[in-house]
Amino acid sequence: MTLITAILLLAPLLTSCKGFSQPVDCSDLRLQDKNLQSGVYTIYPLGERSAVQVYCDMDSVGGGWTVFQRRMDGSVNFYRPWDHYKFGFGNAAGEHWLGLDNIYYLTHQRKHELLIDMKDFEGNKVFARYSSFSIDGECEGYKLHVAGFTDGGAGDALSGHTGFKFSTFDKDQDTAASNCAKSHLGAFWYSQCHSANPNGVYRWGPDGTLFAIGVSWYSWKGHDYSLKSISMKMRPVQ
Ligand SMILES: [Ca+2]
Repeated sequence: MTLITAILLLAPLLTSCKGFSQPVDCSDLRLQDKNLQSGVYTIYPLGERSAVQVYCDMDSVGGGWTVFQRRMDGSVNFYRPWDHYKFGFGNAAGEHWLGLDNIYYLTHQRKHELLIDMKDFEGNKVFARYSSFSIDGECEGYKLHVAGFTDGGAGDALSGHTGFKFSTFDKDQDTAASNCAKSHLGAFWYSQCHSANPNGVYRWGPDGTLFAIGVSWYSWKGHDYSLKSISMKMRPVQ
């Protein structure tokens, strides 16, 4: 056997160790194993060096949802600067933000849908769902695009934010003369300023002490009711 023949015969073995496919998101994990439970997993939105811990919702309407925002107990401060929202913060097992770069990478690779689950302090559960969801890159201000609303009792408080850039207290990209992130103590795709404030201040239910600063969803509970929990999650459209 010549050396070249030997190399050709060995080639599949030499390359097979690269065959392990890393999940890009929770829907890939779900495809690999339909019995996976909801929980924290590692995904690779941009290849093998891009590992990030994420919470996967494997229960809601078919599972495979990559959670990119979650509030549930007020344990994490969400009033944060631009770089934190760009790269992500918090704990995937609890309250967290996955990062605008990751949301951009994922929604640009494949067409996505969006699901937003909410609970109030009286035990009610509702959702809002959008059949189309993506954001632009940082150069375009991470501009939001949502369409195709389905009402799960929450009403549509997000479509009005489509086409607007993301703003934090230290990067005002909203269309108001004021700084919406500062006046509503959050960070979001503010316009003038919002009908939803998922990254606002965690409060315990109705509280109008300061106007519209809570974790609010206007079409369900108004501006001055701060939700018990909210989670925003995305999944590629099949
Ligand atoms: Ca402004």
